[in-house]
Amino acid sequence: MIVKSAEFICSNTQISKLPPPVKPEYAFIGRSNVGKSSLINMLTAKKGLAKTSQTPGKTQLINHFYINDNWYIVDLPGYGYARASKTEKAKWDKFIHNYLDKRESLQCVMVLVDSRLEPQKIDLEFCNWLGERGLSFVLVFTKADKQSSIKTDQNIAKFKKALLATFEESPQYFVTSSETQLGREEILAFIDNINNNFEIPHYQLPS
Ligand SMILES: Nc1nc2c(ncn2[C@@H]2O[C@H](COP(=O)(O)OP(=O)(O)O)[C@@H](O)[C@H]2O)c(=O)[nH]1
Ligand SMILES: [Mg+2]
Repeated sequence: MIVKSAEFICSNTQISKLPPPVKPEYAFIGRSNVGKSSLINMLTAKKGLAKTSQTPGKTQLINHFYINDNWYIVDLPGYGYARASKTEKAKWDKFIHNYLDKRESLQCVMVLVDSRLEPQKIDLEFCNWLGERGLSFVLVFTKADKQSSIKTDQNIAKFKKALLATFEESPQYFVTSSETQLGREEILAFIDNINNNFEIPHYQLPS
């Protein structure tokens, strides 16, 4: 897929104010600082589209980006921000879970995982939550340029093994780097394929 256009549409805290669910949508989520904004910029080839920063815990909104006038990338706030309070964390859980549960046009959750790290409990828990809800997801291992491919492969193998404790099959995954554009074509092809089979879901207009 060639990305011809990518534009920011809206930031939301209320599910009721999201764009109508008539276009295929892909939610990007992961721990704060995993490289989510960088990945969105890399995929869309637009440097400043999603703001990148060294300071975790900044994005607290559901951000919609409209690609090729045909599909949405959704930037969700990162989880596991160490300095967030319990109340903030509970609020995050409720908000994100609500969006993921209710969004009719959501096609796939892109779960970003730092390829440099051994499996993290919070990432595994989130995958398990998605699995329990029957939500489709894929893994996107980020920052692969930061270490040898051997190390990346080892961490991926460990992550897959950890998931097999609860899943029958390990999910599809992508290895990416926002620095080298590794994984870009593969992710865009994956999305393109789903877009081609998309049918507008039945939904109720907000009252
Ligand atoms: N070397 C390298 N650094 C990255 C990559 N992706 C993100 N980063 C850096 O990691 C930090 C966090 O990235 P950001 O995209 O803001 O993460 P977010 O909090 O998940 O949105 C920034 O300093 C980025 O420059 C990558 O693929 N390779
Ligand atoms: Mg970000």
